[in-house]
Amino acid sequence: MNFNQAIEAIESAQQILLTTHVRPDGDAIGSMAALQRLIEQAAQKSGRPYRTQLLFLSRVPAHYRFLLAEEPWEVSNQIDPQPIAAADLNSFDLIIVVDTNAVRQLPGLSDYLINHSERVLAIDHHLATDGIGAIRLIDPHMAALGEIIFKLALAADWPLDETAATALFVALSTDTGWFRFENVSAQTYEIAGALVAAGAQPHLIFRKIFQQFPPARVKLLALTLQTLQMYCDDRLAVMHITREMLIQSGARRSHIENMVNEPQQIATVLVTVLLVEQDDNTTRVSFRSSGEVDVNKVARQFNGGGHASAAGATVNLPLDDARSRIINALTAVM
Ligand SMILES: [Mn+2]
Repeated sequence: MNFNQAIEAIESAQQILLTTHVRPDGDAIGSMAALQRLIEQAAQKSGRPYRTQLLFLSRVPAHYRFLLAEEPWEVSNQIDPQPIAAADLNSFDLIIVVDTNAVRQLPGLSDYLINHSERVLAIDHHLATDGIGAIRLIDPHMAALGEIIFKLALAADWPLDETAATALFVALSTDTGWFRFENVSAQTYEIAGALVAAGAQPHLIFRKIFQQFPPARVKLLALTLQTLQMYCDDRLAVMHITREMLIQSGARRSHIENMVNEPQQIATVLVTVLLVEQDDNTTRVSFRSSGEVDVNKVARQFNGGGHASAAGATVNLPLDDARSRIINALTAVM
């Protein structure tokens, strides 16, 4: 990676806008927060004037807000989304887009970025065919964008304080599933070590990101686990959630996210299914597969879809009927 162009663009800019893809994740938000802090520290060190502004194209999840020094621009409130008013953007002499360089992930903003590409710096670890930005710092071999930002700071000799190190640790740890995915390299651990040395506190970060549920979510999980039934010699695990269970636990539908993964703890399980009763008496079905069974194919039989290992469908049947249909479809292919 050649960092010189990116460093020069950042160090010669005075008004910098930082943005990322819609539905920002920990890597995107952590990288933006870290970059903002690094730019601030570097500018103060060299005594030059600067202004930075964070722009999010959709809402920042509550558990990442501790990373933000000030209220960002968020399309969900302050900013008119379609299109984002050009007047707001013309005052910036550099726009840094992180964790994406794909047009379709930048709704409301992509036309502006294409038309003003000379002022756009894209920093990413994904390959895109419709890549934006005249200046590009892209390395698909990096597990997290946070790794690239760390290397950029090192190459530029920008001071790395506890705030920036914490934000970068969030970036690294979330894009690697807390350092357990296949994308983790020796370098990832080396960078994580450097971030801890600079002040990042993993136990506090883990608590702030992964242990932020209200009691209602855990109550709903307990009720859901009680519905677990095993089929196909314990290779298929099926659970369900009724409206009554939502009321009883006090949980919101958003808390159901990731519950389908729970039975994957069982050694024999290849496929897990979670059926959720909807208010209109249809049933939302989520499928997860550990690889051998293509659940996308099964979801498609019910007008749904997704990926081979994660898919979903909405079945126009009440929960019990949907449940037996889904079990039949899966037993036929397992
Ligand atoms: Mn990423």
